[in-house]
Amino acid sequence: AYTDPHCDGKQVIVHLFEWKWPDVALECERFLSKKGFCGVQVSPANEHVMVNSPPRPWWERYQPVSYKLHSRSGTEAEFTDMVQRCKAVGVRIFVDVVINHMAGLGRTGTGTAGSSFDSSNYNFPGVPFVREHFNPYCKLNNYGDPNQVRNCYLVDLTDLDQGNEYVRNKIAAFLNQMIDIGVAGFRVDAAKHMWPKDIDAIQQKLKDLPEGGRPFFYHEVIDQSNEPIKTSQYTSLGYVTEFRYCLKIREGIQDFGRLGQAVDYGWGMTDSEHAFVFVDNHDNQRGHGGGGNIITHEKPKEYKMAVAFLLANDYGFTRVMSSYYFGDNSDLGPPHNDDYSAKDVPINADGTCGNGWVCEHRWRPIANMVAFKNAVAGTQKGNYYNMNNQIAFSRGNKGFFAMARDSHMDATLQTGLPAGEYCELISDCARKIAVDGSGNAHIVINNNEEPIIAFIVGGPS
Ligand code: LM2
Ligand code: CA
Repeated sequence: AYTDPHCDGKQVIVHLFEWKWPDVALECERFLSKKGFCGVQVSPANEHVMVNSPPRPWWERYQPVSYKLHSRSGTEAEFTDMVQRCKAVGVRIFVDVVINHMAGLGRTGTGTAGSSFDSSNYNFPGVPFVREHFNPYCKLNNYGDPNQVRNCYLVDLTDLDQGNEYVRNKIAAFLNQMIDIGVAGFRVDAAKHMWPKDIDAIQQKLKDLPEGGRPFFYHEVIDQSNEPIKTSQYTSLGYVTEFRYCLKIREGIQDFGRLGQAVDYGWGMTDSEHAFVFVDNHDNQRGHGGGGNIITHEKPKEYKMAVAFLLANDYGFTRVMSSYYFGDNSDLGPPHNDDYSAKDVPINADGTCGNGWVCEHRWRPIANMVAFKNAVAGTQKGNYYNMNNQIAFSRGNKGFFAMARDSHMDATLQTGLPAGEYCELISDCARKIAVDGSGNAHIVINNNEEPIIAFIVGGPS
């Protein structure tokens, strides 16, 4: 249940972190639809605090003030226009929903939609929520105690009581409003900090999508196998984030010999039908949310290999990250104008983005592997080859993938594919690969910035 993303079998979503709604709509129309993306995860759409110190950090959006659809990314009218325009070109919107808590204790003032609030007095008239809708204050400091993790205050954020029927109804109404507008599903922020039974009760209050079917859900549960709260406790509610895979991919890219063990069920990793997977996310790329020891856009060559592997492999539902540059300032908000509104995302003549937006999702090995992931959905890995920091495998009789680290690869390999001349995806068909009558192909990869080869049956020619 809750595992259908409603995008005609497409397999990859992209997080356009901190993008404004009009830019997201344009990106759906000019790029994502053409590359076969299923959808976009957008930053929280509801009213949030405006933090002045540090100046307008990205994380202010994780401190809700109300469920009015007016955020740093735009107004309700702009949100609705984005959802509809993306849907019209076959790209769905998935909204990051912050429903564990409201703003942090001590914060007071006016939110992005103009609602007043006073956290220390538990007063959020824009909803409205008052003191009885929150758990009594306690500090969360012991992740070994599930009661603390669910009922205490994560970094002093005012913790909502999702056991309360009024709270459940307010959250459900917020999600139902977005379902009515046409969103296809939700990323549940801080799901680890809510009881699974309460999330279940909220889900039961939700409508079907207008076109039928239950909304798609993926729950943010950071499980590194060292605490009592496990991803498996949430799999009946949809997909669950698999942060261990970030570490496994980083290890594997640095030593290809370890890529064979990237999915380690012995370590408690989530089953493939419920694992929501990514190379990095907006938290761990800047050391938040447990952070660290992952590959990000700051190492472009390794990052391209990591995301290409993510999209070639047969594990989980995949999300690609799209960032802005932040240097060593982990608080830094999106590129902004003088009034702190987020900057537009201009597209350069060569297809890259300007104004400080990284747009990893437009990097050719990443963008072009989306078609691979879509084409091989449901197939198994076969013809596995892994030695000397070179890896290759087929996916059923639908696709073949090869990658080489720090070395020149020159091998004749069984591809499992029908004979023919195939367009190599990463090079936009500048390269052709011949598969002979017995399924073999001569694979040559030079040690360059994009040492990756991929081709599919039924691909471009
Ligand atoms: C998450 N997981 O469940 C994310 O991994 C985590 O990064 C989010 O925190 C969290 N949910 C809440 O949605 C982010 C950010 C924090 C930030 C909070 C709230 O990583 O640093 O906390 O959003 O904006 C900030 C300050 C913190 C302060 C808090 C409350 O950094 O020092 O705590 O606001 O005012 C006193
Ligand atoms: Ca909680």
